[in-house]
Order: sequence, then structure tokens, then C-alpha cells
Amino acid sequence: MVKRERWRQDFSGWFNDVLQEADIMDTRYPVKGLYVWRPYGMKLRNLVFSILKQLHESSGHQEVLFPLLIPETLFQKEAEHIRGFGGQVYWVTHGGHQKLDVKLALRPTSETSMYPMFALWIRTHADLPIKVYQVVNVFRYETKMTKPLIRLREVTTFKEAHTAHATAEEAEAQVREAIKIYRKFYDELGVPYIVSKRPPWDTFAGAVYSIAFDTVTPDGKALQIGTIHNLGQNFAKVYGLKYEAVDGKHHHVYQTCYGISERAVAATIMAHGDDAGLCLPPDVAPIQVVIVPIPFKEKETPVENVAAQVKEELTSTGLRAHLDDRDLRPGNKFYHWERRGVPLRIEIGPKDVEKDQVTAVRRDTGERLTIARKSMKKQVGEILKQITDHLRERAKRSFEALVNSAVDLKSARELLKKQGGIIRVPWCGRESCGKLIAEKAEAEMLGEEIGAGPQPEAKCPICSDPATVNALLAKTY
Ligand code: 5CA
Ligand code: ZN
Repeated sequence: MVKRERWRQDFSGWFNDVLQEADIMDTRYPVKGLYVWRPYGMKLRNLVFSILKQLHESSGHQEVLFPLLIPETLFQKEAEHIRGFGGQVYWVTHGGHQKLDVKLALRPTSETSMYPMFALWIRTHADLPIKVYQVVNVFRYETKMTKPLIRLREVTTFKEAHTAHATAEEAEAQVREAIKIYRKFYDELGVPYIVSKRPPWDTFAGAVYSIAFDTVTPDGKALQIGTIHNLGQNFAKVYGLKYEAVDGKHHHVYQTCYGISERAVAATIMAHGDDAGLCLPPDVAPIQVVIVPIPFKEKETPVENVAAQVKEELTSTGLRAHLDDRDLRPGNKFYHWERRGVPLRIEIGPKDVEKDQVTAVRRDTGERLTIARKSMKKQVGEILKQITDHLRERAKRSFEALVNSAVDLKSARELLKKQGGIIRVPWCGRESCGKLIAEKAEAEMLGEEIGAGPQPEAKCPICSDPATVNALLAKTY
């Protein structure tokens, strides 16, 4: 079993090494906050986002593609939105040598480019609901420390979904559907999370309320890996999104939007990695099974022939199998694929050929298994399933060890200092108490927990009134 010591104790260094050694990102691009996707990382990214896209498609979302540039005149219409994003926008001021009459924003998110167009698309109730999404790059001039896959100035893989509805109830239902989609997505990746309603003082710019998914990094910080916003009629009123109801009256629509970035890839890497590097769940592993022939002098040819046959057999069942027939020592190949997190390695030596068997080695546990050729296809499928389950369980255990409850703020503060993680504290729900809770715990408030409430007798640690919700506290990325 591979250890997870460096993974925990030097997470930042571990993460940067993994990105490089597993051929995921090149972080040497000479602009701060911008990074290069390398081929293996690109494959991983596409597999992760194809799951997310599929979940949107199968729930009636349609893919669109809006322009990157947003005229200042449109961008500045929603006052709250500007207050939230104003300081983070990159502006295009020139076309060639010509100064532009109207500056163009590089989208930091696409509400202000999409909604004026929605206004043209919506005439009557029959045009509703609108449920669209796109996967694009967005630009944010982040001032906190930038970090590959986690805090970017060019977010390269921003899945943003935007919806419009006739009623507030339908928008509410859409928020619930989005939560369900994000749960399924992260469950499939085996990434553990906690869901909360963001506190009113930290709601998305222009939203009525925001829901966040957070996971915990190995070094105990909360990382927000997705948000869902109920926008009410805020944008609809500004951009004139109106529909004619059955009774002939005109009403503003109700809207939602929800987004996930390549942080989802970061979350997958950190949830399952260990001290030997990347360790990928089979569903998103660019290579699920790597076959390494172990030739032995004059017996070379049969070993290589059998290895090629094994590859064909596995590929024919739909698996992503790769035959490593490079002229390198097997030990080097083992190391190479281990660092890239390939879930299963199949070794074929002269003895295996003789006995009509293969030797399989699990990346997650290091376990060696001998498998008869006859039952190989079936057994490989089963082992990959076991790896998926094991990784999910292990990630869940590490996460749960870092999500704790505290009854008072002193113990919350000490727990946060000692091991970090997310701490639940009972809260009356008042904004003034919430702000003090976060301040006294020397942490940030993620929000009020969704899906679990406080103990029956629990009291707010500030005002001593009965608690109505759990506040979630953490140091954040
Ligand atoms: N328009 C809404 C929903 S699409 C929106 O922009 N929401 S957001 O600002 O909360 O972003 C959605 C998610 O993108 C965040 O939860 C976070 O996980 C991710 N994200 C935001 N900024 C960055 C960044 N600079 N680098 C990487 N990921 C980011
Ligand atoms: Zn209180």
C-alpha cells in the first residue's frame, strides 16, 4: 500500500510535482495565473468534463457558445454584478492601433453576454424554460495567490449553465436539479463534498442566494468546487427578459446559473493521489490498463505477441488499454505509469505465457494478482470496479476525518488550528451572529449546511438563542 504522508504534509509541493510528473500541466508559461495543458492532462480534463456535459444533456440542457468579448455598455448594467466583478475584469481597449469607442470586457462569467440575447429569444411562456450551458475560458484578474487548476486568471474550462423560467417555483426547482447534477458528478469522480448555502454577505454578485459545493484539501483547507445561484429577477429586470403569459400579461422571468471549473480536475487529483503521485479512478483515467511485456532473452517474441493480443482483447471490450512496447527496462515503465496514475498494470513474462495467465498489479493498493487468460476480460472489469469503490471509500474516510463538529468557538478555533478541515458550529442564523462566529473562530464561514441541521438542544454560541442551522467554518483556498 502506498503511503500518503507527503500528500498530507506537503500538499502544495506534492500537487505541483504531480502536475509536472504526470504530464498534466506546464506551469512555466510566462504570464501569472496562466498555464498550459499538456497532452495527458488534456485527456484527463476531457474525460472529467464529458461526464459533466453528459449530465447536463441528459437533463435537458442544450450546449451553446457565446462570444468572449462583452461591450462595457452591457457589462455595466447590473449594479451588484459590477460591484462583485468590477475589480477582476480584463479590458480590451484597442483594435490594432485604433482606440475602441466602447471597451470590451473579457468575460469573467457570461451573464451579461447571454441575458441580452435571451431577451431577444423570449417572447411568450412557450419559449420557457431556457436551459443552456457552455464550456469556455473566462478571465478573472485574481489578486489572491494563483495556483494551477485552482486559482487561475484564465480559467480554461468553465462550465456555466444558465436558465430562465416563468415562475419563482420553477427557478427553485432548477436549483434543486442543479444540486442533483453536481452531486452525481462528484459522486462519479469519487470526490467527497459538503453542500452549503452561502451566507448573505458572501452571495454571488447579482444573486438572491448561492449554494456552494466544498471539498477539503489534504492539508485541511476548504476548496469551493462549484456554485449554484438563484438570480431571482435581478438580471431579468435589468436586461428586459419578459414573457407574455397565457392571460396576455407580461412578466419578468426568474433565472438561475451554476458553474464548475477545472478545479474539478484538481479535486479529483487531490482526492485520490498518494506519495507515488497521481492515482486515477478508472472512469476518468486516460489509460485504464497498461500492458508491459517482460521479455526474457530468446523467449522475446511470444511475450510480445501475447502482449499485443491482450491489448486487442481489452480494447475490444471498450477499455482504454495501452501497450508499452518501448525499448526501456520494465522497471522504468512501471515507474512511468505509476506516476501517471494508471489504475491497473498487466505484466506478461515468459512464465505467464507458459501458464496462459497474466499478472495484474493494482495502482491503488500495489496488490499483485494472477489471472487466467480465459477469464481475463471479465476479471479486469471487476478489478477496475473494485479500484473505483476503494478510491471512493478512501477519499470519503480522509474527508470525514476532516469534517468535525464543535459546540463552542474556542474548540472550533483550536481544531482549525490543529488539523484544519471544516467545522460545524450551531448558529441562530442571524447575520450579525454569523459574522462574529467566523471572526472568533478565525476562519471563514462557508455557509449554512444543507442536508443536516443542529442537535435539538444546540444554542448559538454568540446570542445563546436556539440554533436553527449549522454554520460551516474553515480556512479556505
Ligand atoms: N456565473 C456563476 C455561475 S456559472 C459564477 O461565475 N459562479 S462562480 O464565480 O462561483 O464560479 C463558479 C466556480 O468556478 C467556483 O465555485 C469555483 O469552483 C470556480 N472558479 C471561480 N473562479 C476561479 C478561478 N479563478 N480559477 C479556478 N476556478 C475558479
Ligand atoms: Zn445568534
